[in-house]
Amino acid sequence: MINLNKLAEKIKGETSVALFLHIRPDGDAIGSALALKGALTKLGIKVDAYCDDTIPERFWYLKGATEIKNGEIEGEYSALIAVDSAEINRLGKYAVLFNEFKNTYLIDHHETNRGYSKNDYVLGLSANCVNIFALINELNVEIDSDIANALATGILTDTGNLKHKGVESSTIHTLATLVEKGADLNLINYKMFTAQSPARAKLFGLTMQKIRYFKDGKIAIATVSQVNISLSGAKQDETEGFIDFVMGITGVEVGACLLELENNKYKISLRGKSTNVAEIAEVFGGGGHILASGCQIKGEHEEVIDKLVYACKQHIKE
Ligand SMILES: [Mn+2]
Repeated sequence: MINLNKLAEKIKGETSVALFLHIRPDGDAIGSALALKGALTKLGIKVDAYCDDTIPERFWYLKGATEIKNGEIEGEYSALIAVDSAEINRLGKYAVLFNEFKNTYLIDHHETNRGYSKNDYVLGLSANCVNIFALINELNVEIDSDIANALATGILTDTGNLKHKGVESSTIHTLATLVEKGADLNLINYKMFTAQSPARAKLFGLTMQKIRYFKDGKIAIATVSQVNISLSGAKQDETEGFIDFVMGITGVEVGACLLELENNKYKISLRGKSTNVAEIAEVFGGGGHILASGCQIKGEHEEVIDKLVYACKQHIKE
């Protein structure tokens, strides 16, 4: 693990950089990449950002969001930097190149991240954008309103609008500084937490009326099925926030939202009120944070639920 000072020093020496976001990019990944891109560009470094998935439309209010590349790597880079990605395979099709490249960096905040670059910087704060903010300060780059909005988006989305457990005071201090630099929290809140398409509203209803409970209501599972996705007309990337609704149900200790990516393949978001759900996710090869994690499980719906409920029961403390 490299320290912040060394990280900034080394990055300053780069001439051209490719940034990598994780697949199914969220606000923290997009915010991290766009803010870092903005800052490094100010230092005269050529920067491109890549993501092996499209950037959902609701993030397009951020400057540069539509310029994130999706295709093959173009040109030569002196360094590759992964942001907000707990594991190398979350870089999707870019994972192989990243793994083989001579000069790589990783800037992340997931406690389960064991490192996979030549220069790992992993600090378990509640949003990776707080790490990026610290780096930008260390680089002595002035934060403008575009960078401020990108970083504030990451902080607000990864902390559930500051509602999650364990949001550090340093994160809130960072956010206050970003407001001074021109971050528009009202706009970010509207785009991230309020605005939704009629299709998403329909999918929400279809999903929530079928929530299933186990262990006397301590475990709640919602499934976003392919059938309901097509019935509603919503997109797969419009399910962010569904899990938070599940966690709001009285008595629920562990919540899961199953997203059917394709037939017999589920992407699972896990949340705990006090249960370590990172351990549950790790049972299935996933990971994340203690109270918010994710994994994928293949199999028939009922079989996936059985496996998941069994693992949850093993980890819920009586
Ligand atoms: Mn994150």
